[in-house]
Amino acid sequence: MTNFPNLIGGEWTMGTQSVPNVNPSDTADVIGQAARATADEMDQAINAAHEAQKDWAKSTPQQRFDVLDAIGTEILARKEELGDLLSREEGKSLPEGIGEAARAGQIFKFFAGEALRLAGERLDSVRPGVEVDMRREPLGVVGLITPWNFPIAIPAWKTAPAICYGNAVVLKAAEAVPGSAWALADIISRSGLPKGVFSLVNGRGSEIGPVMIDHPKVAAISFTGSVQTGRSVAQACAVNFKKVQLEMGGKNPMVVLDDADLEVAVGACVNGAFFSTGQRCTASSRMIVTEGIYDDFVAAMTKAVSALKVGDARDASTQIGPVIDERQLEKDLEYVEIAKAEGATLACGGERLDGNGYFMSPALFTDTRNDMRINQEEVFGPVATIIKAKDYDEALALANDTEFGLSAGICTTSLKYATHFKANVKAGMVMVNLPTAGVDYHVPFGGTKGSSYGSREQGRYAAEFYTTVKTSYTQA
Ligand code: UN1
Repeated sequence: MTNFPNLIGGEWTMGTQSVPNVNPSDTADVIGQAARATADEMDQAINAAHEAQKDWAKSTPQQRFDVLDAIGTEILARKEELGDLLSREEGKSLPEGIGEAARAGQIFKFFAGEALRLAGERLDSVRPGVEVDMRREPLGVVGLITPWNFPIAIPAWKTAPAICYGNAVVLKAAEAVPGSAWALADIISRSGLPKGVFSLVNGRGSEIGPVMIDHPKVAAISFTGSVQTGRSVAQACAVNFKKVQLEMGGKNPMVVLDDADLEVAVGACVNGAFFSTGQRCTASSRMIVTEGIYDDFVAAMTKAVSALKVGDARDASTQIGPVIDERQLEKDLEYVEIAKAEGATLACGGERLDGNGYFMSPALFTDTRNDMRINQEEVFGPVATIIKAKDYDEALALANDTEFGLSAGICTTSLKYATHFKANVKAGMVMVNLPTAGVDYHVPFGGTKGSSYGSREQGRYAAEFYTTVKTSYTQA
């Protein structure tokens, strides 16, 4: 059995309490024991980060490049092993786990390059003989709170830019997936990054989360998780004028028009709705399909979804792994009952499956209306619906009729509709003939309305969040 300690101010510690890390594909498989930090330990990590950041803020672009590049190189070299650990503790299929580990490595490589490219601006003043320059400076200590569904990619896409722009990091990863966060911390601890610049403080959110969020030495919080927790994080940050960035839920529409290539549409919808067991905030949970293609689409989707192989995440034949835990599985099954009670037709799936893990057959509903709870509330599981629309205009209106606005997709062969949809759908990301989920690592990520708050993550836009701008005036 492995221990997954915390890294507090450069020291590894199991602390006084720990929790088992259980494999959702096989609950008899206890992967290890994970340290559960106390409020005091969180405080220690923040104080150490505050001290260490002072020197890190003065580090050269070359030093930052070297550290980030070393982290990326090791992650990429070990992506199979890291992907296996990830799939074992989170339950996404092995190819998805390895793909996610690779993505984490590429994120560090990207920000290694960005460390060399951080530019300011210089303008002539409106006053004669004066010049003005603007430069980006670090914020200080940044608190990162990450969810269980991307156990290495999300910690990577918050940590890499934070370090790149001269901040210190205290990461609190989700308790369900301590192994991947520990593996990342282990790699970071050997990268040449000075002690204390990065700390991993895993523990109970309710106990250590408020210490991080309320701490006067934490300048900013980047959070990915539920709307409910996001709201309380934002409220707490506002009181202390703390910078905050939230990535929360989605109820992402995928519009399928009469002129779509049926095979492309079904491929995008199966992947978008059900891969990673539907546990993505970018999942295509509402398929909005126009009348002319509706019957063919429903028949082809039902066939494709029924054929998906559910099983142990690390089994080579598995396409859909388990749900993360018992509580989430119960929630998913409850939504299946809610949808049935609302009058939706269950085309396939929606049942708990035998096995030692949290397995469920992917549920596809037809004959749904957009105002049903199943189409308004995020399930975060392998449950998706089909809504019939008269034409493109109605489909677009339904797509926008939601409190969320993360990602939106359209399957069409028409340039006219694709162009109109990109301009008029209310979402932070738009996909044409592609799943709503599965994003690149070098471009901005984030949404509108109830899905996101604050500036974008990833790509060059990450600098908006992880830096503050200083404007200097000089008279020669
Ligand atoms: C993706 O779809 O590739 O929690 C990423 C989530 C998102 C990440 C999705 N923050 O599901």
